[in-house]
Amino acid sequence: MSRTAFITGITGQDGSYLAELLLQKGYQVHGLIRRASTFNTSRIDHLYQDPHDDAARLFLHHGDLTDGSRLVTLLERIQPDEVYHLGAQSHVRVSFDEPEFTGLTTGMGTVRLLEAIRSTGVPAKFYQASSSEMFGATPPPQSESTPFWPRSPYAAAKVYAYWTARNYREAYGLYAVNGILFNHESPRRGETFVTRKIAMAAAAIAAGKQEHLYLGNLDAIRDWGYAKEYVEGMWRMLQAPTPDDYVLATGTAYSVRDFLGFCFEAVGLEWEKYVRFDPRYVRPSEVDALIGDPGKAERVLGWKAETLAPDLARLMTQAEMTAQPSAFATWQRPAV
Ligand code: NDP
Ligand code: GDR
Repeated sequence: MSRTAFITGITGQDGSYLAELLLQKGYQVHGLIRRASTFNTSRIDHLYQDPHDDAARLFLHHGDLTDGSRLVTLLERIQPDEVYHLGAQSHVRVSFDEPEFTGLTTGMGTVRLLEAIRSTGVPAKFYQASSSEMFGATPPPQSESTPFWPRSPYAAAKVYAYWTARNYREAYGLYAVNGILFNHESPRRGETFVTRKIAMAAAAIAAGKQEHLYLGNLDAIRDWGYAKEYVEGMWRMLQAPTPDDYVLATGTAYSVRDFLGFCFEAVGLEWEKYVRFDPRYVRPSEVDALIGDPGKAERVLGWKAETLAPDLARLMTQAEMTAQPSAFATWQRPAV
């Protein structure tokens, strides 16, 4: 019998790769999508199947993480075996502008979904998209036992969601896991996250369509991996015999400046000639260095990151060069 998965955040970067993976594995996949005045499904359009087709295995449902009763209705109807909770206001800089909304979605959204599972009694395994941002100011390397020190409303909301998932595991015996994922990127990354912003700009500048790239703190150090590999780790967490929490990371450290070098090198340019500083991209409190220790995931789940930042940057820049650069240059977009 094929298994059924429910994915919140299916229209996002990770949701699209996870949906692909689960469909390949024979799952029936249900995704939560927000109603918008324009279509927001571009990352999963290639997976779309006409629901009238008897062979269809991908189904999309309107709903929102702020609407708890809708989550209850959907869980009762879908009866998933596995719930992957990826939906969130996921932008750290934006969370300083919209702290309340970030709490309502990124934090409380998790509570609503867990309550929906508990109250309906649906025997679903639950994956919480926890984040390395929770470690914040605690120095690297960071592992499952590293104390949290959140540095943004986003990170604080993720810490709340992390402990809520653990509490539902301890209090109600729910199969709930926290995947503590370090930054993972791809050509499907949102355009205002720094890696995609850099890759897009490098391609647009090389094509003569953009003059400058405005950035904030170039010294930040991150552990960047490839999103396509990380969704496999999410799935493996829910296949383990007992629920637990795992870090997924590469264990390698690069700065934003390094990433700039890799992307501009891929188009044969020197980034120093094009990059300008704009203080609007500086955060009120920054996370200086995140470098994960993925040892537990490797030992227990047999998961290991393969693609490291230099190859990731090249892969992302090449994808931008083959795609039509956007009509609006990155630096003309909203200030995030
Ligand atoms: P994205 O920002 O690309 O996707 C977020 C998804 O959440 C989108 O599908 C979005 O829908 C949906 N969403 C946002 N608000 C709501 C809401 N109120 N109701 C329903 N859906 C909503 O994030 P990623 O794919 O990069 O990340 C997936 C998850 O993993 C997030 O929770 C993120 O915080 C977390 N994470 C990500 C890491 C990374 O490096 N990418 C690292 C660690 C954790 P829409 O398309 O309509 O906006
Ligand atoms: P992050 O990713 O905050 O780590 O959160 P982001 O790419 O936004 O920032 C990484 C680092 O780059 C610095 N930076 C800039 N960032 C952006 N977005 N735009 C800029 O112009 C810019 N200039 C410098 C930032 O200050 C920061 O230090 C991501 C999200 O996916 C979260 O949801 C996830 O939980 C974490 O990764 C792990």
